[in-house]
Amino acid sequence: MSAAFRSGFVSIIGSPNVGKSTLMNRFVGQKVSIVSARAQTTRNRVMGVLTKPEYQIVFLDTPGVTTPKNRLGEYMLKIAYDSLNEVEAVLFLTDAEKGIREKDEALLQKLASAKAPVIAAINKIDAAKPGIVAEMRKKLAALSYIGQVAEISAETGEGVDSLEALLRAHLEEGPKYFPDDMVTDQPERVICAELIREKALMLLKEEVPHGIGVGVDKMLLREDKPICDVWATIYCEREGHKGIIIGKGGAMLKKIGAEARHDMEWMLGTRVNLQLWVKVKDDWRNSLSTMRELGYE
Ligand SMILES: Nc1nc2c(ncn2[C@@H]2O[C@H](COP(=O)(O)OP(=O)(O)OP(=O)(O)O)[C@@H](O)[C@H]2O)c(=O)[nH]1
Ligand SMILES: [Mg+2]
Repeated sequence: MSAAFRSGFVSIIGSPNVGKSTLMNRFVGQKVSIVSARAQTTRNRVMGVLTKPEYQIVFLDTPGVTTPKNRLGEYMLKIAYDSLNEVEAVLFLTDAEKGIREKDEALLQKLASAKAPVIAAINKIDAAKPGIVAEMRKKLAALSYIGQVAEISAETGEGVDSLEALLRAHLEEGPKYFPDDMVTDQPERVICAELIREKALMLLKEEVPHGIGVGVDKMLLREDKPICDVWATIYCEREGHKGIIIGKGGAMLKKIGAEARHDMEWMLGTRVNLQLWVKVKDDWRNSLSTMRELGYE
């Protein structure tokens, strides 16, 4: 007789930019959560499902934990903390390029009272300065509520299999929550909007601060041709930002659109015709109605 199927939810939590989304994508073998070099890339809870013949791990990627500066930030913090409830394990991620900082320690304090077991992983060991990983491990291992400490590189994959084995030990006998071919719960239009935001974050670098939001207004597969038309809007907070996003002669917007379209075509398996607009919404990160429109509710 074969052993019973095991399953469980694992929340990935940590300070901004430590590599939570990169790690989840690595676990599920596909890009389901967007990644950028800038802090606060992830804004919602993003599910990534890893299914093996004997077990299923449902990962919850969460926004980086930091002090909120606006309503969107408050929403993001709530999403991150809410993920701690009703998971079989919590995976606390830190960044070996940065070491354990005050913000990491503040979050660790919060995790001390988590109901689920906490496993820590030191990420970016490929980019760590000598000695720092051992120092971080020592600090983390001294905390009574931390079960194990893993050393990984989400970028290269080093140590990720061993970490998966650690997490597996926390699964319980239970159902396959999601079918084999399901890797995320995000609808296609949400993924398309996220891909546009990822390209904007990547290409605009430091020029436009965090105040970008993207909404997909409409998605339609043509009846006569295998082409999907996508209409989307990039929201920003200032007129000056709008100019930067559009760029000289529309060059920047074109570039954002071309790169996003490339990823969308890969995901949807069809050609995509993308129409992108840019709109200014003053201080939208404090506007509950715009936040709701963009899926932050
Ligand atoms: N060198 C190195 N860089 C990494 C590794 N993992 C992630 N990164 C980089 O770190 C940056 C942040 O990665 P994300 O996965 O977006 O980080 P995050 O924790 O999800 O960030 P937020 O969503 O903003 O909280 C990106 O530039 C990644 O390419 C790693 O193992 N090694
Ligand atoms: Mg992220």
